[in-house]
Amino acid sequence: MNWDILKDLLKPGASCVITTHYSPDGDAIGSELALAAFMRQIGIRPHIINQDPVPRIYEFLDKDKTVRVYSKEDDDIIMKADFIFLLDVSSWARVGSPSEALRASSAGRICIDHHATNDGIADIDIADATVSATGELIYDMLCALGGEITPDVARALFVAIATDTGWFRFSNTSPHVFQIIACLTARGAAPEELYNLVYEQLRRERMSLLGRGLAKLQSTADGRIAWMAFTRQMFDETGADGEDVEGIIDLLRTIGGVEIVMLFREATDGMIRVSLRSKNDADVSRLAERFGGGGHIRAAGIRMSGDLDEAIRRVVEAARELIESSGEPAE
Ligand SMILES: [Mn+2]
Repeated sequence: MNWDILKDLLKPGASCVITTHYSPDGDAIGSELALAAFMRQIGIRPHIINQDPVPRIYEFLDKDKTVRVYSKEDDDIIMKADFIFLLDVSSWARVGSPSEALRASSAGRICIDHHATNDGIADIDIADATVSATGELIYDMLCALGGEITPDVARALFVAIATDTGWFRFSNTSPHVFQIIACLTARGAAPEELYNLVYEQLRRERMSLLGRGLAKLQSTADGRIAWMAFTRQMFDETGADGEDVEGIIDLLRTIGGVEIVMLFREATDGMIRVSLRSKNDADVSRLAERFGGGGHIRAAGIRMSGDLDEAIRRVVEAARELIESSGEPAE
C-alpha cells in the first residue's frame, strides 16, 4: 500500500471528519479512535461523527466521549472540514444518516476499508479486501507516516483487529496480523484485559434473548444452513436490545456441518437486519448483494423491509441456491 499520497495531503491546521458504517463494530470504533489520535499528533483536528452511538461493549475505548452521533448541528463541521475519512465502509447506504451532509461537503474524501463491496464513494480509495480489518490498514498507515503507537492507540487497534478476526481465529488471521499484535501488545494493549472488557461484561438480558433464540434454532434438512430469528416480542420480553445481539452469530458457526449461518432480527426502525456468515467458500457477500446488502466473503449483512417470515423464506432460499451452485458439502 502506498501511503505517500496522504503524506502530502495531511497538513497541520486542517480539520477532518471521520465516519464509519451504521451499527459500528469493534473495527469501526477502534479504527476511528486510532486515526483520530494520529490526526491530533500531526496537528489536524478530528471530528468523529457516526449515525449510531458507540456500542456499550466498546465505550471503554472512547474514554473522553469524542465520538458524536450525527445531528443537523454537525453539518457546519462537515461543510468546513478539509478531509473526510470513511473507515470500514465503502457505500453511502452503510454510512447512513451523515451521508447526505458528507456528500454535500467539498472536503476531499478518503476511504480506508477492507470490504469486498465498494461503491467508489471516495476521491482516494485505500481498499484492500485481503487484510483482516480496517484497523490493520490504520496500523500500516501509522507506521508508514510516522505515527506514534501510544497505549490508547495500541488498545484501539488491538480491539479493531481482534474483533474482526474473531480473536485471531478466522481465515483472515494472517502472519502480518500477529506481527501487528506483537507490536500493539508491546505498546500497552493487554490481551486478557481487553478480552474481558469486550466479551466478559455482557448483560443478563443478552443471555435471556439468546436462550429464546436457541430454543427456536432452525436448519435445512441437510444441515448446511442454520438460522435464528429475534422478534420484537423477544426483545421486549427479555429487555435485550440490538447491541445484545453482537457476537451471537458466531455461536451458530460452531455447529458441525453448517456452511452458512444467518441471524435475523426485527430492528427498532421497523427494518429486518440479517447477519450472514460462511464457513467455507460460499460467498455470502454476493448473497447479501442480492438483497441490497454487502460485506465480505465470509461475513456480510442485509437490511431489508417487510415481514420477518417472508424475509427468512427469501434469504434461506437464496442461500440454498448459493450452496447448491458452489458444490457438494466438504468432508
Ligand atoms: Mn472491519
